[in-house]
Amino acid sequence: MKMVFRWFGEGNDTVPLSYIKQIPGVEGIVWALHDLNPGEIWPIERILEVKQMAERHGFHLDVVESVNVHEDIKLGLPTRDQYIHNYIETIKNLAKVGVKVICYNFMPVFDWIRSDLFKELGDGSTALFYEKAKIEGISPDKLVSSFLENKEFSLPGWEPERLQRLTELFEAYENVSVGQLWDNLKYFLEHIIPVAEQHGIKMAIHPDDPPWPVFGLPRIITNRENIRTLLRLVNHPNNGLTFCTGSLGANPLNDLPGMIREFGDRIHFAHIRNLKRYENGDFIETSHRTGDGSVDVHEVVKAYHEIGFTGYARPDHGRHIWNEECRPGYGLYDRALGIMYLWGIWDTLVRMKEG
Ligand code: DNO
Repeated sequence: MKMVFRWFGEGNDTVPLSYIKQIPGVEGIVWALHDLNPGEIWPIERILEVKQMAERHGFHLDVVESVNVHEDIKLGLPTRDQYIHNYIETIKNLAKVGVKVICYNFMPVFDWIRSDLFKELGDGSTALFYEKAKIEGISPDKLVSSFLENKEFSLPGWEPERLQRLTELFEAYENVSVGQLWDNLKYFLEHIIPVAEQHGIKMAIHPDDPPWPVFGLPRIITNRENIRTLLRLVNHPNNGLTFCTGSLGANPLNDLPGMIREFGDRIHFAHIRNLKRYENGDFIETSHRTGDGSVDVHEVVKAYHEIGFTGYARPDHGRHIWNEECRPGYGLYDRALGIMYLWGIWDTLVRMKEG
């Protein structure tokens, strides 16, 4: 298991690289050029700037999260070929500096969705919260207006470019069935996987978060059966997964350790975190510790250890603790605690195996 840590870039992240360096066992940063819109080619000079910065602190930048997929590719529009061409150019540029894994997602319009970014956990800390009734009871129209007014909703993981096109995108997706979304993903993968293979890059799709359709938009990377379908779409080792326990774990039917054992060699990147599910479908993100949430993080790490996982892993969203002011879910303190929990389990398993 190679431990890495997500970093949003100079001036864009509250956590300095010199602090990340002090977390035990972190060897690389997980990065992206966040100011670029989906569909733009990542210029090599910009990539080299990040490389130099990372290397000054002794970090590698083997993992990129994310190279976002342009909406026209997901929609299967004729313009997709140009955007796929650009995606391929970005893959090639990333390969030039030694990137090994590209994380991306295929969620229509939205990335991860929460109703509250700073929900009290009861001990003075706050965390990301999903209130099912609030999110699923709202019409896309209301969502659009409330989001644009920036009042009721605050949805992270979005590019401003998408926001401007929200109404138009909702209309466009009315013509896209689940089957078509799969076809569009297949078309994309058939074009990029051969290039990724040639350039030594593993593609790692991130599951949908939450793993069910939201606002009437299809979502497909949600469970075991669908992940099997995804891996068969282009049955090649470079077509793999970012296995996110937080996203998939929101559905109690997902047997996470079992899925890790089944998909093992196709998991190129592990996102490990916990969350607490409520009976009404709400969930809140908790500390990484097994006892604090509904995901058995201990069993998850055990499954990775059993399959001899040598891929990249990162702690995922943390709570906001000790009055830290940070990007929602991406503070230093709780993610650092999360890492020490993961190492604690991992190192014990290694020691036990050694006898
Ligand atoms: C949330 C992240 C996601 C992820 C993208 C990958 O914190 O795990 O936003 O980066 O879905 O494309």
